[in-house]
Amino acid sequence: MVDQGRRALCGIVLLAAALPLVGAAAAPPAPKTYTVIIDKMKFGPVPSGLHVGDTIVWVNRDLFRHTATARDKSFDIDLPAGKSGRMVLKHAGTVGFWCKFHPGMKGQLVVAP
Ligand SMILES: [Cu+2]
Repeated sequence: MVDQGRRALCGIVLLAAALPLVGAAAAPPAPKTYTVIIDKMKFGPVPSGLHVGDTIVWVNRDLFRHTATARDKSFDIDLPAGKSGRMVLKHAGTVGFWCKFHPGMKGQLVVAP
């Protein structure tokens, strides 16, 4: 009797431990919104852990017009001085980006499916 009870309890504990893992694997991560700040002619840190469906808000704090332009042309966000622009990540993969007006300004997005 005691042994049976222990076995049942053990089963419940295992099930409880496994359920969150199953849930995490089945459900895609909820979309998140990230911000990349452009300041003093530089793109700020690019977030890691990006997924398709996430949003990036590009914020231009400079007095100059910038762009966030993908090298593969998958996005091209115009950013007048003091303005921001948003985009949804549509493709998985690694994509370099730069500012069309200031080619020294650049960065890279790594997007998981
Ligand atoms: Cu620029």
